Amino acid sequence: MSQQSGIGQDQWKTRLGFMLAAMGSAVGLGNIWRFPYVAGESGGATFLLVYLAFVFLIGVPLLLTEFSIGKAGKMDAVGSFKKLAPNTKWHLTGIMGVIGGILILSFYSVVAGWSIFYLYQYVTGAFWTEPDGGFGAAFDAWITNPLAPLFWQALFLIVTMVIVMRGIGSGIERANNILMPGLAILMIFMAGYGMTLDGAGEGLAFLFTPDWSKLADPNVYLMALGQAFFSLSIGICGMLTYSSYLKEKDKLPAATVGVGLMDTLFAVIAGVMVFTAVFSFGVEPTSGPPLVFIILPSIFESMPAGGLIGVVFFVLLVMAALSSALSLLELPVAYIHRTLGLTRKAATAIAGSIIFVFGIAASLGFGIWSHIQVNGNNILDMMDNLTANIILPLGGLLMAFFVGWYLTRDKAIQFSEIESPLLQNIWLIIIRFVAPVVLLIIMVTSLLGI
Ligand code: TYR
Repeated sequence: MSQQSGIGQDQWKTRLGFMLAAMGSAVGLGNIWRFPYVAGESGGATFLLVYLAFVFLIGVPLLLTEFSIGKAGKMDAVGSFKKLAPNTKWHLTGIMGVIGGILILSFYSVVAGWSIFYLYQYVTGAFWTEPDGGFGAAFDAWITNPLAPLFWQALFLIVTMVIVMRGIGSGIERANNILMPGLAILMIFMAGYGMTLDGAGEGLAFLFTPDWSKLADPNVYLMALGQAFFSLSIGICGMLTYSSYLKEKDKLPAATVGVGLMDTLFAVIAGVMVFTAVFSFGVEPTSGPPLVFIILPSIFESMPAGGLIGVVFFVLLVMAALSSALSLLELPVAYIHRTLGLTRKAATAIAGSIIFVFGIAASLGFGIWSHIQVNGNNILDMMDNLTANIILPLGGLLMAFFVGWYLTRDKAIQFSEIESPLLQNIWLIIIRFVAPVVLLIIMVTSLLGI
């Protein structure tokens, strides 16, 4: 087995397989759970507009940057940097990415575990009617319970591990070939159903009619950039790891734009799905993270055949979480596999166990460890903030510097595989100047808590 091509000779079977897997990484809890509540809190359509600008102006060019490092390096997050920049410290970007991936999956698996539990409650019919004390009390009782959420979180991680153990083509690619079309069908169905509800128009207006005065609020930009990074999976080398398994003939630019477009489409569809329901039942769109676990179940309960809608919704939430978790786990697995010289199975077992241990802390932070807080943030919030506000933007910044300034112009352009000279120049200007300036401003303001 050659050390030159990622994990042994493992490769994507087809370019479509790679694209579906990269879309699977991008489309996740970030689109369905995070996007609607962040958009709700930050001005609806105005937020969407700023978000779209960031995705296409900065997100997609940086995604191409990350992809190009992986495809040229043909190794895991750390190995690719070592190969392209031997005897330098650039590989620390990869190490930070591996740590970031472990942290994100630690808290991601907590929310994914809740989603599987909710799915189970809908399948058994337990949540078809409002539980005693209401959905809010039920959610609180559930997340503060010390043991039960850990079981569902472990179950989610085990499923993720079993798929990753099977490798790229037969594991991750195959799973995404099923998950992504399935997810698209279910989400389109749900958004379509949402539009038939009375009062749906108000939800659509909230999502699509901008309030220009909100553009003066700096927080909207901060939230939109963080969401764009999280949603496109940029900055921690998960996408880099995926692109290291590409065949030479599979070109990057079209795939990158495809991933950006699909991720945005899924976020908009999720927004339509959630806000049509929220407005038709007269609920505040700004209710924050519990939107999906408290507000939607209350809405489903008062809908005709709401129990079935609940089943569909939580199936799609679990599918979206799983397709992203695959890439979050592959990132440390590829690194551990190469550096420790272990089999893929052993590397997966080690990475999965580390993640579960951190995940236990994130889960207990809602209950018996809820006294562990910094500035009102519990353990999960801290992991979320550290990764979304610091590690992802910093990783993106370092990769922009690496390709834009460390590599020669010719190498950067060659690795990006952009053919049009005009686009080459635009891309270079963005990764050399625009992205670093915007990222620095946003990171500094968020670090200073402005
Ligand atoms: N993009 C995923 C989501 O929207 C989260 C994620 C972040 C997945 C970084 C992978 C990754 O490398 O839910």
